[in-house]
Amino acid sequence: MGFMAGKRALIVGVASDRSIATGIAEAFAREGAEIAFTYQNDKLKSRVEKLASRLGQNTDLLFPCDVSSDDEIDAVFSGLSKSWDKLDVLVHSVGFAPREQLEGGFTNAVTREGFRISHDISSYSLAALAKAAQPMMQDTNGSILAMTYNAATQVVPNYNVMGLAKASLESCVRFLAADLGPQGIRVNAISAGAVKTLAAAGIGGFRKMLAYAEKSAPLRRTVTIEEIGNTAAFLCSDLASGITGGTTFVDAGSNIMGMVFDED
Ligand code: NAD
Ligand code: 0WE
Repeated sequence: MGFMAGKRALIVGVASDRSIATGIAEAFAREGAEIAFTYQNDKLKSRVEKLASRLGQNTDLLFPCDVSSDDEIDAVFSGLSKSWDKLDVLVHSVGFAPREQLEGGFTNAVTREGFRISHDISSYSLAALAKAAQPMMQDTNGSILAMTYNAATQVVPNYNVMGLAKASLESCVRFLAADLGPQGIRVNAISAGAVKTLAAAGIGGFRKMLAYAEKSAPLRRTVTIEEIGNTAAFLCSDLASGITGGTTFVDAGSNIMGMVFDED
C-alpha cells in the first residue's frame, strides 16, 4: 500500500506533461492518493483531463480556476465538497509575472502593475486557496504545499519581481503554518532547481541556466519533476508529520554554493 493511501489531494498548477504539478500528481497517484485538479482556463482543460485519466483518477473532479478570481476559487471548494467530505492535501504550483517583468534589469523592468499581478497570482493565491480550503481540511492532519525558487533570497538575473513574489510566498508559508498548525494543518514549500517547463520556455538564457546548473550543482546535474514529485509526496504524507513552515530544496544542492570555479 502506498504511503498516501486514503489521502485526498487537490492539485493546482498542471499545464502540461512537463509541469512540476504533473510530477507531483504522478508521485501522489503512485502512493495511493485520490486526486482532484484545477485548470487555469478552457485551453488547458483537455490536458488536465488526459492526465487525470492516465493516473486513474475521477475525471469529474476537475474544476476551472483562475486564481485571480475569488469566485472561481470559491466554486472549486463548493464543487469539491459535493464529492468529498474532507480534503487532506492542497498543492499550489502556480507562478506568473507579465513577461516584460522578466527581461532586463530589475529597476527598469518593475512597474506598479507588474508588481501587483506577480504578487497576486504567485503569492496571495496561496493564502486565498488556503482560506477557502480550511473548512474542508479540519481534523485531517492535512498539509499544504507551495513551489518556490531560490531567487526568493538570492539574486538571479531577469527573475526580477518574481523574486520578490517568491519571498512573499515563502513568508506566506510561515504565517499559514503558524496559524493553521493548531488545527493540525502543516504548510511547507519546495524550492526547486530550474526545470524546463512551459513557465521556463522562452525565458531568455534559460538553456544557459540549465547548463550552468549542470556544471555547478554538487550533483552536477539538474533535477527532474519526478524528484520534485517524490519530495512533495513525502512532505504531504504522514511521514513528514513533524515538518511545517519550512522550505525544502530539491535542487541537486545548488543553493549551498557561494562560488563556483570553471572546471575546464
Ligand atoms: P508550468 O507552466 O507548468 O506551471 C505554472 C502553472 O501556473 C500553470 O499550470 C498555469 O496554468 C498556472 N497559472 C499561471 N497563472 C495562473 C492563474 N492566473 N490562475 C491559475 N493558474 C495559473 O510551470 P512550472 O515550472 O511547473 O511552475 C510551477 C511552479 O513551480 C511555479 O510556482 C513556479 O514558480 C515554480 N518553480 C518552477 C521552477 C522551474 O524552473 N520550472 C523552479 C522552481 C519553482
Ligand atoms: O518560477 C519560475 C517561472 C516563473 C514565470 C515564468 C513566466 C514565463 C511566461 C513567471 N511568469 C512568467 N510569465 C510569462 O509570461 N521559474 C523558477 C523558472 C524561471 O523563470 C525565470 C528563471 C527561472 C529559473 C525567469 C528569469 C530567470 C530565471
